[in-house]
Amino acid sequence: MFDTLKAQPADKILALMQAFKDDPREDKIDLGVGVYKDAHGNTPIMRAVKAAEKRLWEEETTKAYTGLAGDPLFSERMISLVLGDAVSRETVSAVATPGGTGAVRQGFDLVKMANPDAVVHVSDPTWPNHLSILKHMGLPVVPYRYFDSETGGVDFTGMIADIAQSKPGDIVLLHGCCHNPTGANLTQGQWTQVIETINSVGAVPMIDLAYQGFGDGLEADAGPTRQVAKSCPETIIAASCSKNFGIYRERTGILMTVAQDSGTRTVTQGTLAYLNRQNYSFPPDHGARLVLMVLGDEGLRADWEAELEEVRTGMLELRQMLADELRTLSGSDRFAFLGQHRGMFSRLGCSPEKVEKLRAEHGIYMVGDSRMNIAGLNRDTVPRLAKAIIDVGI
Ligand code: PLP
Ligand code: TYF
Repeated sequence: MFDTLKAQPADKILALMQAFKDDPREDKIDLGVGVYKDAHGNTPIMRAVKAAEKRLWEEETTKAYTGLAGDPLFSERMISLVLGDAVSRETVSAVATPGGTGAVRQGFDLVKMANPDAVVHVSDPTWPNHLSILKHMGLPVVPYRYFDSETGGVDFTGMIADIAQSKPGDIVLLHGCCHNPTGANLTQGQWTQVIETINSVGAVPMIDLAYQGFGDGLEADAGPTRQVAKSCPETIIAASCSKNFGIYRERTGILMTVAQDSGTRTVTQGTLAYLNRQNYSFPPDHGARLVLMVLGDEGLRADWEAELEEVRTGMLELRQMLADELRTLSGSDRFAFLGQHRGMFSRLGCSPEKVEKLRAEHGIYMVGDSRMNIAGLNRDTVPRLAKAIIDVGI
């Protein structure tokens, strides 16, 4: 039987991680995988998470199963974090999932159950895992225009024109903040227009929120998601705790649905729990428990927010430094978009050949589509990257 299997394409981002490890050059720079790194290249455990872990070790008395939806307190606190008081709790269903990826996958499963004819509209480009999961599940995908490599910003006219082509019951997948892989995001006014377009065609928005707190702050980054949830009849939200709590390997995420009509909530909540049961029974608990402890404790929460803010502003400084350095070296403003991007990533918008040159000649690793992880930089490497970008003729 196994001899019928075909080799599957590797995840390019993860393959790049290995190539970086195998490179013997001491001054190599890793701008590949989307993991936060401090100035020393470490991905630290956040202080509040470490403290919660210690407390948990002392206080936890059982490892017995939780519930199919995970601990309801995790859902309650995550709903608050993401949605604030934008919608009534009576309209929200939620289950804990293994990471944001689990939530995305489960969200697509829900779509398949609710509307087998749904087409999923995704930004061009989007996180490669969206495409690979959708393909694996056999869901039809249609890209909508998003990144304009001339300006480094959003091709908003193209985006609206393409979204307007979706049909009732189709899904429009949106990045809630800090677009991966481009770093280019919509303004508040543009979000309003996207919502109007989605509602006018009767499509359903699905928001992937993997970087809340990495862009303009915890509240600001949740703004668009709240606006969508408030304004559309139905919304699907897949949120990840991997980045903003730094608990990547704990696999912590949440899938939420919002329906203005609370009449469907019991069935929706039951369906989400059913989907958890079909795929893995109970979701992982350790990371979710740390998150609920941090969010529910005043001291831990304040410390977490402060540390997250340090992470966010540190990345902002680095991206501004890079934009400034490139302005000086190029004698032009053509890299100003780097300062306007938000989150962990920026897409340079250059060819794969230039990206390869950066790797071969300068030991600088970024994803082939010219996405760089800003957190992979520090004050010493920013000038080197800027020089290399000019040197290879970007
Ligand atoms: N969605 C996007 C856009 C991402 O970049 C990520 C990456 O980390 C995820 C979802 C999910 O991450 P995880 O499954 O590690 O929580
Ligand atoms: O885009 C990234 O780099 C992160 C991490 O299969 C990631 O989202 C990359 C690949 C993958 C899962 C997570």
